[in-house]
This record gives sequence, structure tokens and C-alpha cells, in this order.
Amino acid sequence: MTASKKNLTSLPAWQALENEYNRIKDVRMQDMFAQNPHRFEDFSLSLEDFFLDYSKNRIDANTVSLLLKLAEECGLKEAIEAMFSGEKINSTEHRAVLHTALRNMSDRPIYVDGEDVMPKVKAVLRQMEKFSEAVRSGEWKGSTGKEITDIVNIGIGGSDLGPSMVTEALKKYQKKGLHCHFVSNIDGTDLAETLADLNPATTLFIISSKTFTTQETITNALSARKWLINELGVAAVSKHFVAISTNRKEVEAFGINPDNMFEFWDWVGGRYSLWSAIGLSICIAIGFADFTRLLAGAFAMDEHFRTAPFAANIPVIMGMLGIWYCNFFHAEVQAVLPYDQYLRRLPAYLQQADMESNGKGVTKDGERIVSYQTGPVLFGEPGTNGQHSFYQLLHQGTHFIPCDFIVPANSLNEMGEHHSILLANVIAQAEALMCGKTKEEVLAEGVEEELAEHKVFLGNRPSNTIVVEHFSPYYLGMLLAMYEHKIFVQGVIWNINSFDQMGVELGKKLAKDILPELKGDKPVSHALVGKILEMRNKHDDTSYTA
Ligand code: G6Q
Repeated sequence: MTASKKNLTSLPAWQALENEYNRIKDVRMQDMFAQNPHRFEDFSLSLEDFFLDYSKNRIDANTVSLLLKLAEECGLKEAIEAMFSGEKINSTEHRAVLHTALRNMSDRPIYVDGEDVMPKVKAVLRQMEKFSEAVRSGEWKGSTGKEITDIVNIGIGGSDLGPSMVTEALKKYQKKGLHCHFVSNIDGTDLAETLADLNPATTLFIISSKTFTTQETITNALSARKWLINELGVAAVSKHFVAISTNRKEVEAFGINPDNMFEFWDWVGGRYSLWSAIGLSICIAIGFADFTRLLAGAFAMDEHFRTAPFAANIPVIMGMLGIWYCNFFHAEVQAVLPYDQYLRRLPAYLQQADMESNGKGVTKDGERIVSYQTGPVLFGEPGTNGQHSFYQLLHQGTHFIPCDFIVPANSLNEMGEHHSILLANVIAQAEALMCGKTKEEVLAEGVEEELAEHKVFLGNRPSNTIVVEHFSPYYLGMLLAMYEHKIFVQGVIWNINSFDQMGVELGKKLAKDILPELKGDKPVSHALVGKILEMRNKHDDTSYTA
């Protein structure tokens, strides 16, 4: 019986896990290491050179087996198959969820409404290959005959975070002399600061929007168009604007030549879209061959997720560990800590991927969830920077925060000792969280009694460590697909729809109603609008000019 038919918390495995929590809550991880000399081997998994060490968790073999039993009782196996085979698992929007089709490197057809989607996926990939090569080689010229030197992706949310994070993560693989910029915010500063250093004659705008109706993106795109036309005239638009969308009609209405449009489909969720044409900026930056390697890495993780037994399945283990902490230890937060400067935008990307997917309060059947927590708050910063900021709270605060450390064994910029120091730090942090430091140990160091308590680390704080050989496009693809599937696993357990985002609608609608008040087109009904208008009237526009 699946959780949708029966309340999650009454499932036998859930009940058993409640007891398991009581058994294990006072057990120290260090003691489990002492009792089992093979704990590291027993609680680690590999996929090629992608390695997960999950030995520093509050679990033993019994816990894992109960967690996997819960996964079975919730119908995870069937749910995975339903996603991969194109069933309309996004139930509120009646859509299939097929970001995996975008990186399907097998010959398997994938059907949506009886149609194999693979031919159109491949056709768009060919279009991306051709276009990205033309831009990179200089064959694609701007309206004045100059080569493109700057790409500006205008998009927001899923149409921004994936491409901007990946281009940053793969900076080392980027073509020299071709610069990528990302404009997302409606705050005019974002566009103004980006355009300030650009030459319209050598700039290409990629307008990325699934719907092509998003207020921020369309406003930014119109302002960018105005900026270009001011310099080069309206005829220049076709050489400097391309669009990525599912909405051909709106793209044409905007004035972009449909020949310069890259299509994707409603079965690609925004936050899962970097693998689609939304990844065009990535493809131009790193080239089609490396873009294909990114897809191949994700595909390798997809195949693993689909076929590996749960006990050896990296995303399943990661997902179920998260369930263990969210629902039994009542952890409300998850930290993601990449020890790689290139991955500095990963936490921002995962904030959306995880919190927009699993920040839900009703089950798929429309029932309000009252007896368990769903998606955690996710945050993070790259190491070692975070160590000098919020790690204080991770080590000594009152919150219980499981951490994911992510680190490449080899750096793309070894720089003498730098990478060894970085590696020593990441290993040290996981050890410090686990082992802590007792008052006796503190006193033995000669610390005075009155200070001793301040220097105690309670320890027994869990972490996963993910190590890859180095962050190539391939291993980055694997990492991102791993997190996508981890999120999926948790959504299945919580019996929520991880693929809609209705919680973002209310604010958007209210903003549309408030705008006319700010523009003076409607009487002011919000006190705060009145106050702001008063301040805007006082403002001398020249006061900030340098
Ligand atoms: C992602 C969300 C959301 C979306 C943006 C941009 O899953 O749906 O972040 O990507 O709102 O939407 P458009 O691509 O339609 O402009």
C-alpha cells in the first residue's frame, strides 16, 4: 500500500523508524566507528569517480534497512519508473516530468501522449550545436559585421539559476574572449550594471523564458532591445536577439525571428531545464562537446538511479538520509557546502531546486499535511569561506543541521599547497562535527574552568562527503542529477507534487495590483505605497551621480 492510500506516519516502516530513532538518538557515531572497523566501506558508494561517504551519519545497518523499507512502502520503485517513462506525475499541471529525456543517451524512445519525444530533443540539440559553433567560431556576426564577444542571458528562476551556476562552475572550460552575463532581477541595476561595459555591436541577448510572459524577463528584454536599437537600429534585432521558449506565439509577438528560437516543452520544469535549450548560454560558453559531456554525466546518474538496488543507489540513500533527519530528528535545515570556488553558486541553485520542489504543505491528493515536515530550508556557501562565518552555529549552535560537503580530489588550479589545505579543511570539518570536544578534553588542554563550557563541541553532528575526481562537465552533470533525484525521492516519500510551484503565484498577482498605485494610475490603498511615493517625490535624481 502506498503512502497516498494510507497516511505516511502510519506505515509500518515509519513506525519502526520512530522506535529506531529512540534506539539510536544517544548513540555516538564515534562509537559506531570503533565497533565496526569497516564502517567507512560499509557506508560509502561509488559511481565511476563519484564517491559518497555517508559513514558520518546517525545510522547503522538496521537504520538503513528501515529507511529503504519505507522507500519501498511508499512505492519509490514504481514512482521512479513512472517519471522515466513519461507518466504525467506532475498531477496538478497534468504534465510529464522528463528532464531525463533531455539527456537520454540510449536508444530508448520516451513517449508522451503516444509520441516519442526523442526526435525533437535531438533536433533541438543539433540546432544548439550549429548555433553555438557559429557564435564561437565568429561565423555568426552582429549587424555591423563584428563577431560576438558577450552573451547576455535574460531569464529568471529556472531560466537563470541553472545556466548561471553551470557556466560559473565550468569557467575553466569556457572559450577565452567570450564572456557570459546573466540578468535576472527586475531591479534595473542588474541590467544597467551589465550593459554598462558592453558594446551593442558585439553583444548577443538570449531571452530565456518558458512562458515568455514573465514580468521580469520581458521587462528586462524590452529594455535591452531599446538599448540595442538606440545604437544599431531596429534591423539589428535579428542578429542580436535569440529566444528560448515553449511559447512561439509570444516570441514572435516580441519581434524575435522564429528562426532564432530554440524550443523546449511543457514536460521540462523550469528548475530542471538547464539540460534543455535553456542551457544555450552554457553550450556557447563551453562548446557543444563539453555540453554533451555534461548531459552524459547526468545520464550516467539517471541510469544508476533507475537501475541500482536501493541499498547501492546514491540518490536514494541521500534522499532517505534527509528523510531520517527531517522527519525523525526534526532537523529543519540542510547545509550544502561545496569546497570548490567554481561551485560557489551551487547552494543558490539548490535552494530553488529543493525548496521550490519540496516546499509543499498538501499531499498529491490535496490533503493538508499536519503530521510530518516536508522540504528543509537549504543554505550554504563555499568552503573555506563559510568556516569563517556561519560554521560557528553548525558546531556549537542549538540547531541540528546535517551538512553535505562536496569536494574535488583534484583542483583545476592546484596553486602549490592550496588544494591540499582545502582538502585538509573539508575533512577536518566533517571530523569536528562528528567528534566534537568534551569538557574533559578542553580542561586537559589547560583551559580554565570558567571558560571550558564555551569551548565544548557536543559533536555527533552528521554529514555526507561527496568527492569527485575533478569537476569536469561530466562529474558536474552527475552531481546535479544526483541532487535532482534526491529531491524526487523525498517528494515521493512525502507524497507531494515536487513539480509545481503554486506558492509563487500570490505575490506575483498582488504586485500586479499594486503597480498602478505606484504609477499614479489608481488611488493609493496601501499605506506603505503612500510613504514610498512621498519619499520618491523628495528624491533628487542627481544626488547619486558620481
Ligand atoms: C521553476 C519555476 C520558475 C520559473 C521562472 C521563470 O521551476 O517555474 O523559477 O523558471 O518563474 O519562468 P519562465 O521561464 O516562464 O520565464
